[in-house]
Amino acid sequence: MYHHWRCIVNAESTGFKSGFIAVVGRPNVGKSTLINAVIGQKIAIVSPKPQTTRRLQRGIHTTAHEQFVFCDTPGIHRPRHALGKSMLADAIQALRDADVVLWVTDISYMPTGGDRNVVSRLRMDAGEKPLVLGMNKSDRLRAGDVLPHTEAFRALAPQAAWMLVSATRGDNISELLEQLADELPEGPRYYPEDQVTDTRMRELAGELLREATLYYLQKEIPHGVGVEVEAFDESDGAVARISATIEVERERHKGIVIGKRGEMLKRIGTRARREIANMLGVKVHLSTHVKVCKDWRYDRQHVARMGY
Ligand SMILES: Nc1nc2c(ncn2[C@@H]2O[C@H](COP(=O)(O)OP(=O)(O)OP(=O)(O)O)[C@@H](O)[C@H]2O)c(=O)[nH]1
Ligand SMILES: [Mg+2]
Repeated sequence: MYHHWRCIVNAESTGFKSGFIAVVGRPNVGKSTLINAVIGQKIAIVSPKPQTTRRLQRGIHTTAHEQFVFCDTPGIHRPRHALGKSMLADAIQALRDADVVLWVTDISYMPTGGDRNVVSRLRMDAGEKPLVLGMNKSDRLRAGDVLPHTEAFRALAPQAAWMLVSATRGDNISELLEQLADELPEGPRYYPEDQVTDTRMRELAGELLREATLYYLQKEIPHGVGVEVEAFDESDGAVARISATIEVERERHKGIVIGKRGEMLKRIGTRARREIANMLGVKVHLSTHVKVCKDWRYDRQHVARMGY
């Protein structure tokens, strides 16, 4: 009966393929960079610091024959606070909802405990779903390491198709897309073809301000930066008025973000404003404030209030 029904659907099919691709891996391997490279614009923020991505974000790439819905996820790690728990939960949800899984690794290293932890997650939450292994940062791979590194990763997922890629250089991205397309089921166009993300611009603006803060202060203030966008007004077509608060966990961090005579906050604001203006295609007025929320990452309610 079931087979019969499948046959009818196939007979009437359009040949269009689509699906949700969970992009997972340990922190900092380049998942967000890779998705931005595919989409051709920044829809997910990036930093050299692990645990940059904090919640699930979709990046959509549509061609004449396929629609790839990439689900960028926080790096899979062992959580130490409420924020970490919510991040891991997002990655797990993406695995459960996915049609295809793209496991991203940093091929300039041999597999780490973190990579093996990801493999057990894949086993638990993605079961038999098609798996593609994107071995990223190939630009950093020394010639003598190619074979030992690729073989060590392939041994962890013998069933997976794999590809060496460099997200920053754009190497082998279209080849990787072909492999993913092979695994996509037939399906509808879930999103209009010109839509590249389903994250609201208001949220993306907050993310770009967080990225600018990480850019200047990733060493000084490792993880505890949150951003809340209080106002986002695009009603004047020529200029967007945005007001946002950078939340830090310590009084000391507040001083660092503001800097001497406010210089650091000014630099952060300038960089964020440029990125947001780029994204929106209009001028941006950005006013920023800094607030201390002691140990907010450990406070489940605060984490939820921030939308994580
Ligand atoms: N050399 C090199 N660096 C890369 C490549 N892809 C990403 N990076 C860098 O790796 C760092 C982490 O990139 P992200 O895209 O933020 O990594 P992620 O996996 O999304 O990290 P989390 O969100 O923290 O899990 C950034 O400094 C990127 O510029 C690559 O192909 N080659
Ligand atoms: Mg990321």
